[in-house]
Amino acid sequence: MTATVGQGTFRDNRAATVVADVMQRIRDVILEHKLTYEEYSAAKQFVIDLGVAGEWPLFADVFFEQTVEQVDSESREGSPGAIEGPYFIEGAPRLELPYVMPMRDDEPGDVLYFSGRVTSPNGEPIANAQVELWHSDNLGTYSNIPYNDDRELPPAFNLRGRFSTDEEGRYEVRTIIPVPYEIPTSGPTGALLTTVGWHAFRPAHLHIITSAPGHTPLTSQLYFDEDPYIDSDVAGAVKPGLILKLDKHDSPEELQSKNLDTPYFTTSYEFRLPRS
Ligand code: MBD
Ligand code: FE
Repeated sequence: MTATVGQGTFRDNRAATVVADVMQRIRDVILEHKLTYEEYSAAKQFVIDLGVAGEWPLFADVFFEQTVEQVDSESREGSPGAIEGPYFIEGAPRLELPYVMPMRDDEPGDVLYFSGRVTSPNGEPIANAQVELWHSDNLGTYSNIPYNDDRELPPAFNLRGRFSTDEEGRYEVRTIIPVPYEIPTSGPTGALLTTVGWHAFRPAHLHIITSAPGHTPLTSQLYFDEDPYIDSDVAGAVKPGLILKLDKHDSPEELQSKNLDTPYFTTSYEFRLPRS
């Protein structure tokens, strides 16, 4: 029986209901698979290791955030969202026109001009909307993230930036195309994947949070067609509406117009923000 005497009571009851359900489902797994003491100890050690390695955010977002996002998106208008993942950090630099993501002089990777519009759900352009973009580099490393291996870390805020749409709701930013992202195999999350025989890759992706007054911020990700992991994201977060097609530009005129000596790529996407 539930007495509804205000939100506080409702929250307590919901927490109790959900927690009891989680506990019972874990017990069911133990019973169904007749887990041994040895297996119980290994599982216990695994969650201890996750904490020691600081991988709880990674583990949770890889295995569970997509399902939360799925529930959330059922009641949301606008373009599709996607999980935020464990690697967003506050305080990325505000870029100045023409927008170029913070990167090293010799940043590896193909040049990408990513452009598009930000609109209301009905397609009306939003001037001065904020677009926040972050992604890994061409070696699959995010800046500002402590990794448990001996890789070389990019400079602070590498490939993280914030910029705004113009009067017509348009944006364009220059960056590089990331590569498929491999979850570090040196830590407990990677070890778990190895144990069960699943690969540790996410398809290459851009993370974006788009926001504007009068609208609910939209957290999304964009992927690239022809990515080898587009159908087997370890985090299960790819949706059909989030896959970009890349156009390659390599004519002498085009290269000259961008002052480049290697081919570059363009792609575009329209973010439709839910009204708040
Ligand atoms: C990532 O880069 C990511 O986006 C998610 C969801 C999980 C692990 C690494
Ligand atoms: Fe990511």
